Amino acid sequence: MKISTFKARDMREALNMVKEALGEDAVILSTRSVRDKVKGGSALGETFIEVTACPHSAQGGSVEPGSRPQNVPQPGRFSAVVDDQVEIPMSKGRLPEGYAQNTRAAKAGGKASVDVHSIKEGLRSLDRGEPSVPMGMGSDEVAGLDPESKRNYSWLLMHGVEEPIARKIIVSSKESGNSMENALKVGLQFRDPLSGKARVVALVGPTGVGKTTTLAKIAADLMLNRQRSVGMVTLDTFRVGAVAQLETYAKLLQVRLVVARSLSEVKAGLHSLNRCDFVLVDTVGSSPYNRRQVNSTAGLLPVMGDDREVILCMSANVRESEQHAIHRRFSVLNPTGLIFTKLDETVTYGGILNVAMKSGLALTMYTDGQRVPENLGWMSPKTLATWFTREQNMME
Ligand SMILES: Nc1nc2c(ncn2[C@@H]2O[C@H](COP(=O)(O)OP(=O)(O)O)[C@@H](O)[C@H]2O)c(=O)[nH]1
Ligand SMILES: [Mg+2]
Repeated sequence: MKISTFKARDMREALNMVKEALGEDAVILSTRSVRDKVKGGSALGETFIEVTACPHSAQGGSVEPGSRPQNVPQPGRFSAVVDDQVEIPMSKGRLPEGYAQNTRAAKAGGKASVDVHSIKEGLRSLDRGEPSVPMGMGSDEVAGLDPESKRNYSWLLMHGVEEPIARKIIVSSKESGNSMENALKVGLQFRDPLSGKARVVALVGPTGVGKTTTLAKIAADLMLNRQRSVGMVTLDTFRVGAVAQLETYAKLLQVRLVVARSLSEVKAGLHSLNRCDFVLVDTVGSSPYNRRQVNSTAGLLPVMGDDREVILCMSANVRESEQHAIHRRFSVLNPTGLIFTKLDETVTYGGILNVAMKSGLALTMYTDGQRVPENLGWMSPKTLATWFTREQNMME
């Protein structure tokens, strides 16, 4: 496949270059902002938009969630260019102004992969009457949708939901009504891990994502709102201060905390808490790129019983390629659900859907702040629909 990279001052200029070189039907594979280094020094110079594209004929059709198109570059292979994988046929549709520019957020520490400015622009174009038809609307499937579904599809794209996933969610919910809430209800799985069979709930995920804080919030919810007794086990004896942090919460909530360093200590700890309705397990945070760390946690989880819930915590504000790396690495722990943390630090929610659809995992809870126990909520189609269609947040 012939892949070309174009560098321009802004998105409009970049897209013109793509059209001129590869034709109207060209497919955008990724967009990102890059900053030139000032020659001879470390200072950063001007920011450019870098667009990677290929001719339409080279593109291999739609991608089912969970798979990757054979002939689309994989993250890493084109490390300099592939920031996220947005496939956007340029034909037949018009790009909402600024859509998918994916720039400033990346510049500000490489966090969310969609640019807030581009979303604002996209929203303004949505406001101008008929929902504008974003690139990607070329497919007959989407073109034949009612205006409400088209609008929902546009919202999803503007939040960075990958086009095949947005299409699947919207098209598969056609029969059951066209509200965003209905579409998400049909397309995704939602579950409350605290109302099933599981007694042991372990939180796993990268360092600093909010596992310990979230565990304390869950403990408080179980005790205060559901009148259940709780015990805690921490496997995180690795990080200095980690035990003390959980100890503080355990004291405040008046729950027993067991510190376990080995398999036998985990077994003994669970045994000593066997009268508790729930045992919440905090784990050591692992880098998604450190297989050994993740595997050491994997060795400790089986003693927690077959009915355990292992919830993978991910920060909603990390780059999407990172979110996928996190899911891949932590899949050895057989997670049973997802918690997205730090919702208060992002205004784009596409990554939540991308990860949920690709992993097939249920969405469970979210956190949107540091306050314990307040900043904990339950994922639901209604909540997500509100976020995806909330204009004021982005327009501020
Ligand atoms: N903004 C924000 N910060 C959070 C949230 N959850 C946790 N934090 C903060 O993230 C930092 C790391 O949290 P911690 O629970 O220690 O993460 P862990 O390493 O995964 O256990 C702490 O400063 C928390 O207060 C959240 O939802 N929003
Ligand atoms: Mg921790």
